[in-house]
Amino acid sequence: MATPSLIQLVDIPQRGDARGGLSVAEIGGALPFPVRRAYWIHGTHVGVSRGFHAHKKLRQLCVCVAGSVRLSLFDGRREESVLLNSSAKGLLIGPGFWREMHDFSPDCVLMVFADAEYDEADYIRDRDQFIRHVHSS
Ligand code: T46
Repeated sequence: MATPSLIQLVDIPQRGDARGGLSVAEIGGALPFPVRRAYWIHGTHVGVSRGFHAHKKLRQLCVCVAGSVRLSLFDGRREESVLLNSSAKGLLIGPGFWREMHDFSPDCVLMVFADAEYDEADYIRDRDQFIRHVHSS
């Protein structure tokens, strides 16, 4: 059996018309969980990478609504990356993935929908600790 990809992309319904674009993320559609927090990453300086952590429980949907960014996921064994450059695709990230964001374009706006409020205790910010965490669970 083929190994499942770490990259889970979902289609974001497009409801634009002659006036311009309109993209929809709603529960039962692109969103598989109720949203308790939304944040957006923007104005990241050229050459700067972000992330470098995992979450113990948090589920998120990341949509690059402008520009582009490369997001990589590592599950403790394998690493895969994807270029996000469309508001018509969202990347679902469950718990237990080390994530890194690289190659931000200057105009990148990465919108993130999360299923829980911000909680620093949910973060694992040390890669070796993350590897121990996944191999012990
Ligand atoms: C993730 C990736 C994709 C808050 O106070 N509230 C928030 O909701 C968030 C997300 C962050 N913060 C604070 C925590 C730090 O002092 O903002 C500061 C920057 O956060 P961080 O360095 O974690 O940002 P990124 O861009 O490395 O990671 C973020 C999310 O934190 C993370 O959950 O999965 O984007």
